[in-house]
Amino acid sequence: MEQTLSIIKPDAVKNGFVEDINYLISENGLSILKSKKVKISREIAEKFYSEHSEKPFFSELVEFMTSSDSVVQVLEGKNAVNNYRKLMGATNPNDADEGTLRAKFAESLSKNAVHGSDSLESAQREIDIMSEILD
Ligand code: FUP
Repeated sequence: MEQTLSIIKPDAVKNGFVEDINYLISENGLSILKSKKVKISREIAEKFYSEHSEKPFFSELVEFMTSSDSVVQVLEGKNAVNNYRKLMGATNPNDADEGTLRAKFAESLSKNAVHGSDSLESAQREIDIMSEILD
């Protein structure tokens, strides 16, 4: 069994998509081990996205992720990391396959509804960063 870190981002929470997203997560064979609705702090958002700190979109990304409530979750299942990345779809919703979470629920490239860890290593790092929120 693997674990992965999911964030239902502020756009999707505001638009009322949390239940729909969690239904599809469960349908896809992933169980929701932990779940917390929280406004992510700037400190955590900057640490979480530190790999992007030099990118031109970094400040917009941190502003958005701290703008209102998100739902931070630990998901568990067989191949959880890749399973959830597939369910999410491409980063840009315009490129996301039909039926994926980003195709269904994202507003734009920057307001793209969900986050999911991109490797087992990232999953462990991200679960650690979010542990103060989730525990
Ligand atoms: P992903 O792994 O699919 O979440 O995508 P990335 O790690 O590449 O990007 C993290 C987040 O930065 C994306 F979810 C949205 C935001 N982003 C932008 O706002 N503009 C970009 O050009 C690329 C990413």
